Amino acid sequence: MDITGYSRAFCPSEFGNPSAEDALFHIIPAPLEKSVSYGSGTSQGPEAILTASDELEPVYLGEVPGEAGVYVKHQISNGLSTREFLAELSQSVSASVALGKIPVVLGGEHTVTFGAMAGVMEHYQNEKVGLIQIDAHADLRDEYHDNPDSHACVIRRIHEKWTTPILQLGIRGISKEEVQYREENRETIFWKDAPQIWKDGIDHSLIPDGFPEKIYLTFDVDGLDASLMPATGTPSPGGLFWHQIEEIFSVIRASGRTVVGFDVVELAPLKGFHAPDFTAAVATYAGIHLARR
Ligand SMILES: [Mn+2]
Repeated sequence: MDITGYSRAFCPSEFGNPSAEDALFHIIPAPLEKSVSYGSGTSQGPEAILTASDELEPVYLGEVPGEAGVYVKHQISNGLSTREFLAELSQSVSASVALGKIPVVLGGEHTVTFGAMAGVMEHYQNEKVGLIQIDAHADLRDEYHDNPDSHACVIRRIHEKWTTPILQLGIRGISKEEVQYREENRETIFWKDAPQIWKDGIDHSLIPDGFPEKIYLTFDVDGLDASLMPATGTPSPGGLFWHQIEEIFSVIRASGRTVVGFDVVELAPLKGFHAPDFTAAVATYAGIHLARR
């Protein structure tokens, strides 16, 4: 435990505390909380996930992904402005990618994904990196509450900046403006909304033909059904359950794609109710399982 009062390691009881050099995965705690629109508390998300991680069992789907080594870097200071925060996060992500590591960003509000993508894209100037987004919301607004850096705009900002191909999964809350933006960008934005997933199931056709070989995964925990994930700013019914997440990850894995980084965002822990924190820790471990190479 360090002075912030939480474990600075991922599941240390099972995997100890590997060095930055020895670990394939670099966790970057990113407790940004500036543009919360409903429930608050997402700045406590990274700490809650790391604390809950120590309760994980090491074997996941028959493998021990933690053996690849998971190092926890310094957290980004929540005292910064949003733009400064994203710049620092980008630098940290970029430094890890430069070392051949896989960055794992723990939010914090969804806005952090922009900083993570900025760090990743420094290394893939001439290559497309596809973004797979698990979320209840499209996050494609141009502005929200007059704020272009809102968590409700983050995927739009990424799409505008890098013309990133995007696959949205589990969406069930969307504005007219966002529906129109998706329709206008059908060449690069793909989606399978929650009702479609419930109706059609999940198979290899989930990933569109020609979607990039390299992907960044952003997992907004509100993509999960509200009953499974009440600890988030905008919990929404009609969402995904855990086995659907496993099926999605299994399809991505079977497609042979390389996960160059991922994040788990928008956990806002509820005092005295630790099940959602553990669920987010499992989501992080499932991402490590998916991205291990
Ligand atoms: Mn989101």
